[in-house]
Amino acid sequence: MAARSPITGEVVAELREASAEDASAAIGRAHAAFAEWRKVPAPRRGELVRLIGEELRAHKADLGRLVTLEAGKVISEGQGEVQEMIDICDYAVGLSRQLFGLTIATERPEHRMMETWHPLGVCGVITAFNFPVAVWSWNAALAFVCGDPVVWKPSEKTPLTALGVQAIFEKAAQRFGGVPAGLSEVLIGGRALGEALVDDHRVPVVSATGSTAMGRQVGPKVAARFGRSILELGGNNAAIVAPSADLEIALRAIAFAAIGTAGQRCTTLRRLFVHESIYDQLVPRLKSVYGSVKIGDPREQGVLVGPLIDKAAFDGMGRALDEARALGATVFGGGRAQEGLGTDAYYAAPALVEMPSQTGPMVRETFAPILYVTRYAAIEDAIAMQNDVGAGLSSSIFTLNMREAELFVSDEGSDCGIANVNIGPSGAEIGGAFGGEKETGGGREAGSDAWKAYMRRATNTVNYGKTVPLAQGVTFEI
Ligand code: UN1
Repeated sequence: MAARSPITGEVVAELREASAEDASAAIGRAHAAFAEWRKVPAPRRGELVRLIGEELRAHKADLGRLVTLEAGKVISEGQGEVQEMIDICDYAVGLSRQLFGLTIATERPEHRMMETWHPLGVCGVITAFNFPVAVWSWNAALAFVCGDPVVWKPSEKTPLTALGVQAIFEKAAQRFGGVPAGLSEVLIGGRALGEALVDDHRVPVVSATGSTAMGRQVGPKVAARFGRSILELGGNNAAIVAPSADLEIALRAIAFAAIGTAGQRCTTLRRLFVHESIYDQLVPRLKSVYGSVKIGDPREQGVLVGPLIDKAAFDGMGRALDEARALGATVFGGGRAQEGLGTDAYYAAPALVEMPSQTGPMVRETFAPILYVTRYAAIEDAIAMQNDVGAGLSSSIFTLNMREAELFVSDEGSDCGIANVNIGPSGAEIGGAFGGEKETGGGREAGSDAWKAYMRRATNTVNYGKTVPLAQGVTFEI
């Protein structure tokens, strides 16, 4: 299969695709590795992840550039993605000494009850093109310290970065010494390989990042064999700009969240609700940002918007904009830019779409730089509109009014997995749990207690006495 760069549309490498047999063999090797790896003490497993972090530091510039080449991100974002990998490695190293269980009060005399966490087994990881390396690391760094091998099926649009990561893993494994073969496997190829992970009972946990349509297939299939899935699916993220907002920070945050990564983050800002009293101040300023942002070869200094991943993404953007126009929207920007970079390279001018109301393409995710804007009058209505879509990943409010800010993050506020105040919805750091509700799939990755999804929990009750008292006061005399 071909690896291409969206920067020029050119094929940059030809790779051998893994077969169904290869997938089964890789899962088999990982399954065998599990029997060994789970015996290694967790802090020692953390040492492997520490070495992965060191190798990533040493290769940050190169791997970041490969992300730029294959995913089309601007240099700083490519580097930032590798930094995110380093961050999660650091986090996981610490975690390797903190896989804590609880001691729980028992109602029985001379008994002790506790909770222990154990490695679960092979973790299947399915990732998307837009974060071709970081999402692997959120899963893999945790899985390795939790005692789980990883079999990775990267997007067929970004195979080279996956091979780069695997090479870095191997360097770290070499330095560690004694890593069981099969601890980290990569399957290069198409959808069938992802299906192999989804269907294989030797893979007790499948972490899948991608579209809601993909998750709708993965979730039930994994559940049907009583596997566990961690789903990180679509987002249709919104921001509310309230009357008291600091418009300088709102403007900068909105620009990064909506235009950055060419609108191809799952956390990209796609809907903006602006209070009617400040709409005419903010929206013209946004238009001037949209009109002046530098689009082009992401390797060039000063460029902020690189290419879309492919023609399908560009066509999807065009269709959404046509649909919006037919509903009475005013579209600023949009359309093809930078045609000189290659006929099969698709650069899009980011689009700011003024919608009469929240309808049509605004209620679904189009993976492109489109920001729909509409007015609101009451904060409760803005929150209701923000919540009135299928996805529930990320959200934010810009306000200096403490009541509005607290309402937004309260039980009656945003229904998303991420709810921010005075920062945009994208660019989360790894310390928090990452993921969202509703059609975003409900999974959580990276920080907080996301590690628990990669382990099995056992409740242990130990009797150190000489009698057999039963719980709930039940008697059973023999
Ligand atoms: C994604 O787009 O799949 O919060 C992940 C962010 C990044 C991760 C995005 N840390 O935007």
